[in-house]
Amino acid sequence: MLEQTWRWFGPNDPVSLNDVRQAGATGIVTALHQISNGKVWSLEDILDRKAIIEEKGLTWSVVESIPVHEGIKTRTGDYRQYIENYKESIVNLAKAGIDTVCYNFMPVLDWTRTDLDFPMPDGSTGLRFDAIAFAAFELFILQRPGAQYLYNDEQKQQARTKLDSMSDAQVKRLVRTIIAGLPGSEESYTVEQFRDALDVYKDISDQDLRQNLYSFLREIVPVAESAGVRLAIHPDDPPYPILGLPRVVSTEADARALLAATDSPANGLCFCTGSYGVRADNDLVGMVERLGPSIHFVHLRSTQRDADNQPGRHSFQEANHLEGDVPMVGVTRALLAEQKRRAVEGRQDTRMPFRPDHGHRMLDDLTSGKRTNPGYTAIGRLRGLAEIRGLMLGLSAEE
Ligand code: DNO
Repeated sequence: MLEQTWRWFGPNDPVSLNDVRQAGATGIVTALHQISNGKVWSLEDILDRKAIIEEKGLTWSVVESIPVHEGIKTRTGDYRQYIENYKESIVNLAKAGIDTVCYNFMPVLDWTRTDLDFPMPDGSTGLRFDAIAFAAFELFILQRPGAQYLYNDEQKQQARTKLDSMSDAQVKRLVRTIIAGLPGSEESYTVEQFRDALDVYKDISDQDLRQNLYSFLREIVPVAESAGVRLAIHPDDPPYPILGLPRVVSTEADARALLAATDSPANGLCFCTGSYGVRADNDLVGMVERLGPSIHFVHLRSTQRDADNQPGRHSFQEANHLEGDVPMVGVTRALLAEQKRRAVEGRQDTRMPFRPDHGHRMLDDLTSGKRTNPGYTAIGRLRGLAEIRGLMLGLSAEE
């Protein structure tokens, strides 16, 4: 069985550690969100958080994430200092016995959605990325220079029609959903700040961003390796370019290139089936089979692409964990095989932590007025975890 973990946003998370225990997870995935991006995580702060988790009989399994400062992604400003601070945080985590660190290298925005409460056929609600709503945002609300070249006349017309059909409140909500920061993202912008943040990337190509990532890895991977920490890069979400920004962790080829850039057991992946799975050209089961030895952390969730999608610009919504486009049975089987392989090989890292990623708002989350973090409800994830646990048990019993 893979280690069952659960993302917990810290003491202010409406889902408590007791809830997590009752959901049946044993490992916690968390970050020190109170420390601003770029600063060192002190050993003391790390130990404080660790104690809170262990008091409940749980373990701090994975850090998600130590955020990567925009200065590091663009190699501007105080980026050298931010890299030094990053190394120090890794070393401090290692001293506290925490050995897995997730991060991402998406410019400006972490994960992006256009709708946080999209109605599902069963009456629950879930997260959705609607390419037409997104086009309406960048063409007509943000009026991003260059956006007009991304869309043909028909798409522009669809975006205009969409915008015209929305109330002021809906428009405001769309803007907030895209730029104000979803749970776990460390950045939040006003429209003005957002324009400025995008502008910083106007002369940074995919190739440049890739080089900046590899330069960052050349610095932090050796530190992680000697401290005994495994790094896990989270893929782009959605896994294709948005807003004219460079994007470098969307495909198997991207993952292979970054693993090759710094060859070390510490340089690895967070295999997020929901992010990679939005692209029909990502063969998820094959990716686990081929990249398995470098998978240090797993996010299991599924997405469903719209039927009339344009390649490279998919609209999608988040499906129940065992439904949608992600072949969850095959992926789980391949992950269990990788775990077995590691044990035979004598590798120490046989825990293979996964968390049920995202979940729908359902049952009394819809009616009780309870505060829930989009995608991070207790009940939706409890369902996902229970389904995946059952799947793992079934697959293990088959052997
Ligand atoms: C969304 C999450 C992301 C992820 C970061 C990792 O739900 O998967 O926020 O934590 O991209 O750095």
